[in-house]
Amino acid sequence: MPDTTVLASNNAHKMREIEAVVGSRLSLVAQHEYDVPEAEETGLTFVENAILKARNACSHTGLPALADDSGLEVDCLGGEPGIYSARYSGPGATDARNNARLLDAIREHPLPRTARFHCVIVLMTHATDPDPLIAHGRLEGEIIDTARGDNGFGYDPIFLLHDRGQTLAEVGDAEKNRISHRALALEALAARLGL
Ligand code: ITT
Repeated sequence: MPDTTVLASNNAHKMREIEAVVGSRLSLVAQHEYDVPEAEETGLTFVENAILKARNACSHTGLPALADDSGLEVDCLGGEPGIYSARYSGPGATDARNNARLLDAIREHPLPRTARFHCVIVLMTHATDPDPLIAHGRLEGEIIDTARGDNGFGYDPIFLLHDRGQTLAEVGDAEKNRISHRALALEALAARLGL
């Protein structure tokens, strides 16, 4: 396998976390360095969308690629926003607007509003790789009414960690990168690669 693996993401927060967890074990180069155009996320599952992103990066670079598709599943909302987490508040969505929409949606629902983050990491060696490596990490918690903490990104400030009394935005970066859905998926992938 070539030394370089393309990191098939345009989300700077994700990229920092991925680099922090496996950057010393994989030589990752962000896809924007190769002018990879954005993949269309037309899948209906995290796995499908992660494969679409990895395949898109492989086909534009001729290199192996690693992709992350992730999101938040809220039980009282029937699993929303799920694979649509990044786009939950519509075109031009921002973290602040996504959080505001979610807080609005859960307001009438009884406590606790249980939820979990999912992260699927896919590694493909080439665009027609018929056997991508796929690893899944999950993190359990609940959605609270008021944002707390300044670390992390996305839904972190309203995601209270199970049994900890802290949101994912209140734990430090090092701790998030030890316990998160993304860290768990990346460690599972690394173990499969013997890294
Ligand atoms: P790329 O496709 O370019 O990687 P993206 O942000 O569009 O970036 P996704 O389609 O996988 O990626 O959407 C993931 C969304 O799920 C993300 O934008 C957040 O809203 C949410 N999310 C995922 N992981 C998260 C985390 O660790 N903390 C908070 N929110 C997270």
